[in-house]
Amino acid sequence: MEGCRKNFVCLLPQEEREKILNDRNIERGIKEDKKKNKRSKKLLLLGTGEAGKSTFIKNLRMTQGNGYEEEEREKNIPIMHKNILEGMQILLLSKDYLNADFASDAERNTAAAKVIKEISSEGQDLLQHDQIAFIKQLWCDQGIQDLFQNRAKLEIQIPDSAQYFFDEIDRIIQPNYVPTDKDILNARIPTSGVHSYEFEIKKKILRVIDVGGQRGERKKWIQCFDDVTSLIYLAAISEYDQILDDPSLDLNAANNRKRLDESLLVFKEVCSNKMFLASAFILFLNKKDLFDEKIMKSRLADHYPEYTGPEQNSEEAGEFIKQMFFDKIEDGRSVFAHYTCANDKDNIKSIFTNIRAQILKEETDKIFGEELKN
Ligand SMILES: Nc1nc2c(ncn2[C@@H]2O[C@H](COP(=O)(O)OP(=O)(O)O)[C@@H](O)[C@H]2O)c(=O)[nH]1
Ligand SMILES: [Mg+2]
Repeated sequence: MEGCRKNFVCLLPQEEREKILNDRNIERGIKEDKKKNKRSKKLLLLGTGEAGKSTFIKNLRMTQGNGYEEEEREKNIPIMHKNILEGMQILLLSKDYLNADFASDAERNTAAAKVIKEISSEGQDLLQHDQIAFIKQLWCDQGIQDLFQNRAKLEIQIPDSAQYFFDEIDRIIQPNYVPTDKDILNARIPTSGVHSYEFEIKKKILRVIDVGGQRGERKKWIQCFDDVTSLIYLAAISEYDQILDDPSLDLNAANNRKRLDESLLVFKEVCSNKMFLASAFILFLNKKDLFDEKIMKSRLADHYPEYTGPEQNSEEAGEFIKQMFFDKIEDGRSVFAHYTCANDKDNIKSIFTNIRAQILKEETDKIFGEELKN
């Protein structure tokens, strides 16, 4: 009552009283936000579509945050079914487009393919048992396997997670199945818009911003460019032999561009953006596992003739790609590069420990001396 008498709020009509109290709440909220912002650091993740940005955040959640509750794990099951269905539909479409044949059992496989091609992924959440059986049957066909092995050359790209889920089908369809961390890290959901996730690390709040990477989505990036403490640019180095099939792609534009070229171009634009001059800048040369596998079968020099190093040598080839990125940096800024597997918990845990100070912007000078520098 004493406080009320002092500022006369309680003597005002109810409507005005509510307005004043509401304004006070907002002010208090802003003050609290400011206090929180002082403790908070903003980490922005950029990169083209499917580079691994969202997977990195999932991984942070598992290794630095509270992980996933069972209910949330289960929400991933329809995504996995969708990944399996879309993966097989792309293989079948590519088979038709290339006039390729099934290696065996043509009649049975043609009938199974007809069923799978007609399923709409919007229409149902989970694949039915007979549909799963057809997909398994088709996945076993050597003709489909050959197409999959040569997938980099296909007009429509098959998601990287397809093989993982095809191989895990029997486990995924068990009645009491709960997705493991590894399953969640491999499930692919394209990101649209801008998303923010908070983690508390060493008494600081780390706000990690995830964005969509496709061309149409990149227009939205600018809205999260202010106050960036640190920036991680993710590039999937395994893409060196893949072409771009971005759905938002203008068909008359450079639609034959190599995926890695697109990533190099976007990296160059990001590097030259003056808004990031004060931010720590980190480059993740991601999908190192797929890169190591691919370099044994697909020659880097076939796609980048400037590469004159040894074949089937992941280390030399990786260094060449890293240098292509570093060559795009014009203003002499320091960029720290790491080879990563965003879907591997141990790998991200150790990389994150390594770069944590840079991300939280502490003791940066000490690290600058030690790390890989441009
Ligand atoms: N094998 C492998 N797959 C990865 C890696 N990083 C991401 N992926 C997979 O690549 C797909 C696209 O990743 P996502 O994080 O959605 O890419 P974003 O578009 O940049 O957010 C997902 O299926 C991930 O599981 C990696 O380092 N290795
Ligand atoms: Mg994403």
